[in-house]
Amino acid sequence: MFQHAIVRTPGENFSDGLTTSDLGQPDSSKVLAQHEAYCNALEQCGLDLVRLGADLEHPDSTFVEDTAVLTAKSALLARPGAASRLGEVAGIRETVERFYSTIHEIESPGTLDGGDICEAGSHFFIGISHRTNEEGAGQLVEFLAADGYTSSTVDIRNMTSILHLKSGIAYLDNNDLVVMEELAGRKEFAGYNLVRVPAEESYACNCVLVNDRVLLPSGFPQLNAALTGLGYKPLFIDMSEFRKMDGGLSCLSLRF
Ligand code: CIR
Repeated sequence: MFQHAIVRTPGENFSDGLTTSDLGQPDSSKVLAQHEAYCNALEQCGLDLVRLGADLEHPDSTFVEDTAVLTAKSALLARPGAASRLGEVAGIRETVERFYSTIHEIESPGTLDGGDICEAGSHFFIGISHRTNEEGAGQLVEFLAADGYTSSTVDIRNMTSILHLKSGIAYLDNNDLVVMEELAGRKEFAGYNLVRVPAEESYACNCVLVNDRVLLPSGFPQLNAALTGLGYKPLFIDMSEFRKMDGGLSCLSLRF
């Protein structure tokens, strides 16, 4: 069970962040309203929120998940692979230190974005992407092993459809792994109960189990039906404005 989540209010310059999408400019009042609805959903799942103020130096900083990896045993401060996001880590450190006594850090030349790290029970999938490099992944593997976790890497560098590994997979419970069609054949995922998501609903792969609910982007009926059929209880979030900046649902919070 998660008890806490860290979130950060989007700044008024949110639309100056990085993006590859052609969905248009985010509408700033909708950004704030959707973020508030997201926070309310986390609270509805029973979480206590640490709400950090907007960081105008870093327009992408509302995507807090990329700055850290928080497990039941220890915390890791990430080292984002995009130069414009490196400074976001300093802004999360103090908050993480309030909750964790053991804090690891990714060191140069390693880079790692939290969005590439998928916890699946006692195993972690680590995406090697254009943000997370092999050095960063290797450092995380060692930290995880010291805590008794296993891990494996998934190379997504040749994919243009996703930014981070968790843009294309999500682990829920009971061995259920939500996975986009393009990744479903990877040998790394053999042995899981794959919930295959058709290409037109790929964006919704980035969903999150938070205690007794699955936070799911609204507007994806096939995945909703599949999850409901498996006994999950989806809670819908409108993600339209965050999607315009390549943001997925998980990256708006750090849950622990
Ligand atoms: C970026 O390109 O870094 C941000 N605009 C979006 C980050 C989204 N993070 C995530 O999916 N974990």
